[in-house]
Amino acid sequence: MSKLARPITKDEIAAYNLAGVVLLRGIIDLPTVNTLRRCIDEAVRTMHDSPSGYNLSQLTRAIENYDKSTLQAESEGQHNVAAIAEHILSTGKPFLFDGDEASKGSFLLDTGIASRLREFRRFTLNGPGPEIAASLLGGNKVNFFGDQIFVKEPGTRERTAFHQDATYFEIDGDQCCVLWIPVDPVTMENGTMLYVRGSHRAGTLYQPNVFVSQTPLPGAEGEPLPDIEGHMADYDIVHFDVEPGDVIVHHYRTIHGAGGNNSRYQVRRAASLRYCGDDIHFRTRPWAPRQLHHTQRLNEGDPLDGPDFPVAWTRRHSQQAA
Ligand SMILES: O=C(O)CCC(=O)C(=O)O
Repeated sequence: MSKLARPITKDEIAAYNLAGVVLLRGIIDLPTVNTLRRCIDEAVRTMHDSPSGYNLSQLTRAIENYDKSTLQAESEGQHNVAAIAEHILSTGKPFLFDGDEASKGSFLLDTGIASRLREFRRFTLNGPGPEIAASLLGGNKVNFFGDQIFVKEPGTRERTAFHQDATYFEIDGDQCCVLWIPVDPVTMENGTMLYVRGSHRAGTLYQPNVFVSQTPLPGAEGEPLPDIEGHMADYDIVHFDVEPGDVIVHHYRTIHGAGGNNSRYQVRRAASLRYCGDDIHFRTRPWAPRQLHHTQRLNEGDPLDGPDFPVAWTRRHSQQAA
C-alpha cells in the first residue's frame, strides 16, 4: 500500500530530471508530518548527546571572537572545528549573514539521527521517503543513504552557503536524491531553500564548503563554486514557499542554499533524507565529513549496501504488495 498522500505525476518526474529539483505539494499526510516534527524536536532536545550535532551560530560567534576554548571544546566530535576555524580565518572569506549582530537565533544541524533515534529511523525506512525516491529515481531498489536535520530559529542570521551535496558524500553515480522535508511553513522570510535549476546536468563536481561561508572544506577537491550569493541575478534560481506536507526533492548534484531566518516568531525545522538507486557505488572522498555512526567501511566501487545503507524499497516487494 502506498505511503504517499497522492501519487507522484509524470510531470513531477520529468521536472526532477530536467531541473534537478521538484516540489511535491501535499505528498505527505499531516499525521506523518507530525511524527517527523516530534522526531526533529527529540533530535534537538538530545543533540548534546550527538557527536555530530552543532550549533553553527555559536560556532560562527566563537570564530568571530576567536574564542579558542569553545572551538577546542567543539572539536571532539565529527569535525575538527578548531582546525576548520583556522582555515576559514586564513582564507579571509566572510560568513554569509542575513541579519545583524543582534540576531539571537541559532542554526542547529545534526547528522545520522536515524542511527540514534528509533522513531526517526522508522520514519526514514518505513515512512514516505523510500517510495518518493523510488518514483523519481526509477530502478529496482532504493538504499537509505543518510540524514540530517536543519533548524533555523527565528532571528538566525546564518545563511546556508550555496553548495552541492555530491562532494560531501562518498559515492558516485547518478541515482541519488535528497528529500528536504519541512515541518513548518517556510517562506523567503524564514529561510526557504534556493536551487540553481539544471545545475546537476553538466555533471560538474564542485568543492564542498563549510556551510556558513564559501570557504571550501580543508583539502576538498573539485571545481571552485562561483560566488553565487554575490551574483544571484546571473543564475536561474528557483525557490518555493512550502507548507507541512510538502517535500522538495533535489538531485545530489543540484546546487542549493538558503537564507537566514529573519522571522520574529516562525522557526524553520526540516529533515534532509538521502536515498540512492541501483547505479550508486562507493567512492572515497578523504575530505568528506566523517560519518561517525557508520559501522563499516566499503571499498572503492562497492555497490551501496550493508547495515549502514539498508535497502528501503524494492520494485519486487512493491509489486507484490500492490
Ligand atoms: O536546510 C538547510 O539550510 C540546508 C539543507 C541542505 O543543504 C540539504 O538538505 O542538502
